[in-house]
Amino acid sequence: MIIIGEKINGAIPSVAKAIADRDEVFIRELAERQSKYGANYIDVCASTSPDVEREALKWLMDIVQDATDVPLCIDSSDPNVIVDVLPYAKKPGLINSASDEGGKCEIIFPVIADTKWNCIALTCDNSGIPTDPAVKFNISKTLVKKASDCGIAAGRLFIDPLVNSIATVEQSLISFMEATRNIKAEFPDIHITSGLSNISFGMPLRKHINQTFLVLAMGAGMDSAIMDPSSLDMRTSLYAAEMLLGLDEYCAEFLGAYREGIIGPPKN
Ligand code: THG
Repeated sequence: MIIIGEKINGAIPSVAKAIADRDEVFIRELAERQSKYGANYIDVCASTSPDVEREALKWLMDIVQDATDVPLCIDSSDPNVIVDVLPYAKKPGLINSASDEGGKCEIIFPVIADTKWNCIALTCDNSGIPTDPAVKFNISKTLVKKASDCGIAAGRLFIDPLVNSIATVEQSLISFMEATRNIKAEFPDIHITSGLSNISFGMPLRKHINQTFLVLAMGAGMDSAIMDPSSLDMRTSLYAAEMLLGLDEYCAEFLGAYREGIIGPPKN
């Protein structure tokens, strides 16, 4: 699994405060913790007003890059902001995100074409966020084609099939899994990622729903997640699912993580 650590996000009130106060120690600690618990990328999202977003993102990027060697995942809904802060990354990472909506992929793909940057591509277009798995699959094909036209191989794309909240779309997970299977079958090198928390909006026991979503989605072929790697329960589920899906030879990763105390029993 390719883990994208989600904790440095201005949508979280404590992080918004740290950004406003320029509290470097707070952000550095979040970066170090996520790195320690196996994040493959560290998401940085300022979630501030547009006029200060570039400066806030650059500040976050500098701290994370000083604290860890983990590559960045640069998260903004504005593709021009992403393009503008890219030069401040010390090495290539992951862009979050492009899509077929509002010309986003047309802005991002040419810029990263001749680089080693990877890119999350959301399955939405000018008609919005689809719930139908066939539409998610069709948008994925368009995104792969547009990337390929820029010389970007499918293996550099992380398709995010945008899971809907189960409270509003009861077939949400079924639809996500069908789209994931179809995308993986058509483009075997492509990655599939998702935020874990969207599924449980409006529901109680959110963490349990998110954790179960992670496992079921992995079963359908999701090989990346935007999540909190410092959550023991979530990490333990992840290691168990990888092992049960036959992705952990001799159960070595699971047993090693258990011995090192990286995974453990649920805390009741
Ligand atoms: N897809 C893509 N990018 C995304 C999302 C997605 N970026 C933003 C978001 N969704 C993923 N990031 C977060 C970050 C924090 C939380 C949820 C999603 C969050 N955090 C709580 C906290 O830290 O206080 C709780 C964490 C927990 O209980 O585990 O809610 O879908 N491409």
